[in-house]
Amino acid sequence: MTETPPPLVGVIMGSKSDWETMRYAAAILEEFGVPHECRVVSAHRTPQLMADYATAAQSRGIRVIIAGAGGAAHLPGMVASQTVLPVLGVPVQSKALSGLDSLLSIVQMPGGIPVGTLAIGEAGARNAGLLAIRILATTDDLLRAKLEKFHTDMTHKVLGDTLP
Ligand code: RP5
Repeated sequence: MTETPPPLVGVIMGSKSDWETMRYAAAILEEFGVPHECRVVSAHRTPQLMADYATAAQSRGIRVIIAGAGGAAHLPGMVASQTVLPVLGVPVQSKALSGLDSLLSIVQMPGGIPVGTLAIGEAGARNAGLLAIRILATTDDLLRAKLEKFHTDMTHKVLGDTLP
């Protein structure tokens, strides 16, 4: 029986409704074979769970946290305030304000508590996954080689694109 390796990346989100966006972060981690976990952890609805998750993450072996939230998107910043792990924030596209509210909530952190803020929506989630992989690849040669191949393949694909 093969054991599941412990997660290196924690993908958390404020609501189940964020999964439609955050699944793109999980998908790229899956593609690169990076052990990860995905959980709903809400800054507002489950504040104690958020504090417990953030404070225990490092000792559980997590190396990077990706946090997605929409609207009053406090999750990434509040998590970053309770751990020294790198936290990547993904602004989820909100219904009322198209995600500009999420973006500003996540990006405007006070000096001292950094959150690496990505783009709104799917591209941000995908790039958060890739940025987590880049962070892990600084100490993992195999992962770095996979990233280099990913880039070469992408370049070749674009060079081979033809217009209708
Ligand atoms: C935030 O509120 C979540 O991150 C989500 O983007 C937003 C709306 O949540 P639901 O009302 O869909 O659960 O906390």
